[in-house]
Amino acid sequence: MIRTPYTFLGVQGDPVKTRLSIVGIPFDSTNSFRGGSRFAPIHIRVASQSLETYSFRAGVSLDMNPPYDEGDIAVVHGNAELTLRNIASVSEELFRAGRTPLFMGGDHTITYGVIEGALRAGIKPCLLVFDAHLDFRKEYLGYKWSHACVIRRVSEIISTSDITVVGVRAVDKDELREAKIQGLTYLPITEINKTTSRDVSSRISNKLASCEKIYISVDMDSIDPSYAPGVATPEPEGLTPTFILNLLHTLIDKRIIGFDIVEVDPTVDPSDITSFLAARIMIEVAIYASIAKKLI
Ligand SMILES: [Mn+2]
Repeated sequence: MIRTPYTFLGVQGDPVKTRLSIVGIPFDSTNSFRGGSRFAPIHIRVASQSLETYSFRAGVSLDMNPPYDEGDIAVVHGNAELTLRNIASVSEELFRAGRTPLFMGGDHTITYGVIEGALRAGIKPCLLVFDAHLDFRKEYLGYKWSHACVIRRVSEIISTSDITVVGVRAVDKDELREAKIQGLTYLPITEINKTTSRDVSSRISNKLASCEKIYISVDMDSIDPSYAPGVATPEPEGLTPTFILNLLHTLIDKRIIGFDIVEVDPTVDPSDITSFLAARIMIEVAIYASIAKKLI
């Protein structure tokens, strides 16, 4: 782990009092379009320092028991395999210690390392993903660790039927066919737009009903580029921040083992707008998870 000059919210939580850990993973080597998400953890931390810690949805504040910022995982730029090894061992250690880690990527490939760490710690979670993309390619330009393949890689270590992807609107036709054959659950934006957020929420809840543990991954490109332009691969016609926050508020319960937010790219993010939104989502998730774990 590498200590960083900034902490999430600008304070350091008491690791004994809280079980929530903030972890940065500044790795962006597998991006297929534009890189720069290695700078996301530091930008999200700085943005978080100016945001309030009270959640109107939850009716409580995080300031009595803020998360403990563990710093950043040491990454090996240009080498996904070595980086994933580090992510898996840090994650395993955190899960074994009974902590609930909230990760800031980095590109989406980091999620694989976290899930691997959870499995090694004896936790087999269901995976709920918010993403414009399916990331279900077998490989991308011959590279199996590309961020465009992460859900496929995860499906090889937990079962495909335990994965749900929400907000999909950008796929390759072969990837989509394969996802259907393998029984991946995905909610395209076209379907979401035909119904209410309450219906979407109950459909996801039903799907998660049989899960003992849940891990949530938010790819910021699931959100519309007008709200989140600073991402590695923007895709028009996305979710609104309100929609996604309402869903997270409804869906996060005591089964949550961890969370990540990925693909923020501060190098193409005017006014840090995407980092601010990512920081807001992190704060809300930290609050919902704290309530679920009876920490606040
Ligand atoms: Mn994506």
